Amino acid sequence: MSKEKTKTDSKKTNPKKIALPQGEVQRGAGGELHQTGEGTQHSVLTTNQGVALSDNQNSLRANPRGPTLLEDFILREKITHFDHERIPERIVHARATGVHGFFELTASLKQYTTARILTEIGEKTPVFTRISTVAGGAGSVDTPRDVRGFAVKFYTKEGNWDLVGNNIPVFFIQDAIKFPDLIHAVKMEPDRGFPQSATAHDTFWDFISLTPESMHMVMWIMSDRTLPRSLRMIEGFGVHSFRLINKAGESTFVKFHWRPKLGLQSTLWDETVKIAGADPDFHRREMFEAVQAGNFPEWEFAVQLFTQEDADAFPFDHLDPTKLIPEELVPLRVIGRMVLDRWPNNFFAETEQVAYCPANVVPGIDFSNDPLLQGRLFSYLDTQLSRLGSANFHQIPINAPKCPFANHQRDGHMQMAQPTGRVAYEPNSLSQDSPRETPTKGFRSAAVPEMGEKSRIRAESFADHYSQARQFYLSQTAYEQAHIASALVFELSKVEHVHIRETMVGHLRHIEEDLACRVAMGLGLAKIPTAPIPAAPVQDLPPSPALQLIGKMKNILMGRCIGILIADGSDGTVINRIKKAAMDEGASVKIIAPKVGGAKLADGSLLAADGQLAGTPSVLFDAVAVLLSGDGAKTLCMESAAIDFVRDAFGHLKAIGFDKGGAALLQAANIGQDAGVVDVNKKDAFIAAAKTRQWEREKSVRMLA
Ligand code: HDE
Repeated sequence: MSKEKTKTDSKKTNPKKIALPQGEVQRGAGGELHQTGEGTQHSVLTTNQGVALSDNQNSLRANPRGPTLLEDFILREKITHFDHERIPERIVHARATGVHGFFELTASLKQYTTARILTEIGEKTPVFTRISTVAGGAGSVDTPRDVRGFAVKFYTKEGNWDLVGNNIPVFFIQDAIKFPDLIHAVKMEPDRGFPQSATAHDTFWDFISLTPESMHMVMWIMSDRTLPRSLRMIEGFGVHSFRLINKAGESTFVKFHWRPKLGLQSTLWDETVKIAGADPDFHRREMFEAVQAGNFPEWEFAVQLFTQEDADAFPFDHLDPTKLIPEELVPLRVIGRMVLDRWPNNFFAETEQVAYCPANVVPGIDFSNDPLLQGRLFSYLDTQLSRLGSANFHQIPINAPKCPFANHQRDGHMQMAQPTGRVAYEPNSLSQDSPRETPTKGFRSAAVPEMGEKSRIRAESFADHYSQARQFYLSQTAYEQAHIASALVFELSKVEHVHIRETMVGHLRHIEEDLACRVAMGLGLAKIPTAPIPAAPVQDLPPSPALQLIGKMKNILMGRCIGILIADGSDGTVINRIKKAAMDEGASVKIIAPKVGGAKLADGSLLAADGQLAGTPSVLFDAVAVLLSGDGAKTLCMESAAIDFVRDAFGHLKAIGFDKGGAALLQAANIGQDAGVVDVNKKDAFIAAAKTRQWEREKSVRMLA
């Protein structure tokens, strides 16, 4: 026996004792503490076979310091399950936030469809909505410049309807066959494994510069639409045209829209970059806090309805997913609302395992011939088979319809159902109550004639790649145009290959010469590159103000968050006044102090902070107030986090409220006066300023392209 072993065998476990209130803790065999509480009843911890565990802290060993025994079925079961906890993340849209809620119809489309969910006014249908980024992995940050997926599963009485859309009404490509290339180009480059969740790299812009049909989408993704302030403040679009089918079998084309009750709101690029560092879960946390606080996000549901004759008169092909139908051409009809009011019980079980599929429609809704949609009808079911691992994924509670469902599909991995009886086929004469087809009520496709020659030729009507991109750009305000130009300069500056930068600027010339010049100058190109020959002449379409983001912002505090920076000696009366005024308008308020324990106010009371200054920068708020005593200001003038707090708020065009001490900090940070920098003692001035961004300030803080 070795010396070592003799020594250790005689060693006794002697855990350090910590004084804790009697009756609230039990000490386990290894010294670990179990919170129990006097008289509390606990459920029994068991294996997956239902065997109660006597010890969940120590594996079975030959002796206290000896080898672990293979016999330990408890250890093996626990570790094996753990080893298999992950499933493949979604190839796209891996990072997301999901919330339960309901849809309520407010206007009937009975004339157009038999789908009950669109005909019964007042009926509430449960939904599960998942909002995602596209390019990053499941653990990536919430705020890259990226499209947001907007997927809604309606658990209707006639089966599940999935509307799997985005927060942008058009897409990059016109044909599903290009999708793997697009995604390979945007994802991290395969040789180096970066960048994660970013379009600003060579392979993305290489693909885009060689794909003129993506130019309209490029205008959208370079706009602030891809930098949402909150998931509660984005629009959603079904993107493709679908069909509604009525009782007579007549069909009408439809585009679906979600419009947020809080209006649209985005962040600025510099702010977005800093949010990613300050809180990688910014959007998920914000949604969680809103739902927990009862501030349920809400969207209007609207449709654009049009006939084949209307479509024939459009100056574009509505089957082309790189085109939208301007609201000015076909107005939106609001027909319902969606409220998200319940956070999932378990992220994995619900948000991760939910399986959307654009092919999930109900009788009365049908597909159009949009070639991208046609490809999607195949892709989603296929991806679930590898992601969720079994053809029975529809039985997972989050995916199962809430109406009865029955058929003769049987068996397979992880079969949860136990069908009875002898019959698993149709037609049959042996079972009177086995499921049968229902010719009158069952799903029917629109009876549309199709003829022509099979080919791999793109329709001529898909050839115009620039007109709507131009229409989008020209419809924006000057601020938004400057942001688009600057985003292009930022992104293309990250592209190493000069010829890719030049090809992109060449495309921009078809969108707007001035845009091309601004980007060329921003990139420091020696001359404006030649524009490629367009496949179809560029049309001058009328501007569509509905395409603006700024035009859809609301000057409200509802859903916004105000940060109040305090320190020892701050005046509690002023803090309370500002806090109350903001909360009365529906804002949430967070107190920031040098220490999270709080600050000792002028009256000697202690005010606990919601965030420590160093970890809670102003990028996390929509407006800030700096309420300091003279001494407090003196201390914070020496603190770079405090200087950054106000400098960033100013640079990000936010309202800044100040009192006398706050003014000293602003002075130390070199912040001048403007309409958004307001004395909190001027009645209502700060609250009014906090409702909007100070767009006018931008030219004084940033050189935009
Ligand atoms: Fe998707 N897409 N997609 N997509 N998509 C997926 O399905 C695909 C497209 C969208 O929260 C995948 O379950 C193809 C357009 C959303 O779970 C996959 C094509 C639009 C989500 C897939 C498209 C979308 C996905 C990956 C070109 C807007 C997330 C995981 C034909 C209208 C849904 C999954 C969720 C997810 C394929 C294009 C929206 C691989 C082949 C256009 C919101 O099946």
